[in-house]
Amino acid sequence: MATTTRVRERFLLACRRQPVDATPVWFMRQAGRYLPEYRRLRGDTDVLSLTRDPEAAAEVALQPVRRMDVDAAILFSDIMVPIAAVGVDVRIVANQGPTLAEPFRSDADVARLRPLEPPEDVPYTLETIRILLGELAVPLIGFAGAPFTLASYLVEGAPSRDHARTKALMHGRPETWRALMVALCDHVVLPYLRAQIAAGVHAVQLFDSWAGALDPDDYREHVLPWSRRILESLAAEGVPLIHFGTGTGELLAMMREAGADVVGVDWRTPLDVAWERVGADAGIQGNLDPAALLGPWDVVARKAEAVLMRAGGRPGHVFNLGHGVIPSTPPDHLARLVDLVHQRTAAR
Ligand code: 1CP
Repeated sequence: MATTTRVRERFLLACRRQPVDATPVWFMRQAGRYLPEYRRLRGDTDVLSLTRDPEAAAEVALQPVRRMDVDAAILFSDIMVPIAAVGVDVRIVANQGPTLAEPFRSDADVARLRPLEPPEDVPYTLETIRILLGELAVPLIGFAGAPFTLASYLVEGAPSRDHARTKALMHGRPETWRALMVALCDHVVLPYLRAQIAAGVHAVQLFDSWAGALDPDDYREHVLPWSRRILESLAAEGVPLIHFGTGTGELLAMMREAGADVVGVDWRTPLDVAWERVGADAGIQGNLDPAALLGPWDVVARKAEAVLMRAGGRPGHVFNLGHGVIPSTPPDHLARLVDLVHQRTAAR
C-alpha cells in the first residue's frame, strides 16, 4: 500500500465535479524543453535514458511545480517507456519522436509484446513516483498511451501524419489488429497503469493523442472497445481517469463512453460545445490553444478568459492547454496564466 500524502485537493475535487475554491490548472508537457533548467539537466541525454534515472526524472517533474502554482504534477516518462521495457527496440529521436528499428507488421510482431512485470521492467518509474510523492504538495498524475496511439508508433515505426499503415492493418488484417490491441491492453497498458496507481499516483491520464485521425465509425469499431477495456478495468481503483486526444471533436461522446471521469479536449472545439458532447455528468479538461502562448500577454489573457467563460464556473473544469506546451513558449506566460485562472475563478 502506498502512503497517502496530504496534497492540495482542488484538482482531484474538480475531477469528481465537486466545488472548488478556484479552477485547478496544470499543463500537458509542463516539464520539458521550454524550461531552461530542463534543457540544462537533459543536456545530450535522450528522453528514455532520462526516464530511467529516477532522481533526474523526479527533478524534471518538479521543475514546473517550483516555478508555477500549478495544481498537479505529471510523472516524467513517455508513452513508449513500457514498450521499450518489454524489449522492443524503440528510440526517441531528438526533434522527431519515437522510432522503431523493426516496425510491427504481422502476428509474429505482436508476440514481441510480452507481459510487463512492473517491479522488474520499470523499477525506475516506480522509484520516480516514490520520490515525487515525498516531495510534492500537489497531486501526481500518472499516464500511459492508449492502444491506438501506441499502435500507431509501433506500426508506422515513426511519427506519422496520415497513420496509413496503421489504418491499413486495422482494415486489412482485423485479426492481427485485435491481437495487437489485446496485447497492448493486457500486456502493457493495464499492468503499467495498475503499478503506477499501486505506487500512489493520485490520478491517471490515458493519452490517445492521435485518435482524431479516425472517423467516428472506425473509432467505435476498432478503438473504443480497447480504450474502454482499460478505463473500465481501472474504475475500481478509485483514482480519477482522464481520457485525452487531439482532433477528437466528433469522438468526444465516445471518449466519455469509454469510461473516463474527465475528457480532455483540444482547442479546435469550443469548451462549452465539447462539454455538451461529453455530457454534464463528466468533467472536462482544456482547452487553450498552446500556440496562443506564443503571442503577447494580452492575447493569452483574453483567450484564457474566453475558455473560462465557456466553462461558466460549472464544477468539473480542469484548466489546461489543448495539447502540450510548445518548446518556444515563454515560461513567464505560463506562470502568469496559472495565476490568472486562479484569480478569475477564486470563490468569492
Ligand atoms: O526533451 C525532448 O526531446 C522533448 C520531447 C519529449 C518529452 C519532454 C518526448 C519525446 N517525451 C517527453 C516526455 C513526455 N512524453 C511526457 C512527460 C512530460 C510532461 O507532460 O510534462 C509525457 C506526458 C509524454 C507523453 C507522450 N509521448 C505523448 C502523449 C502526449 C502528447 O503530447 O500527445 C506522445 C504522443 C508521446 C510520443 C513522443 N515522445 C516524444 C515526442 C516528441 C513525441 C511526439 C512525437 C510525435 O509527434 O508523434
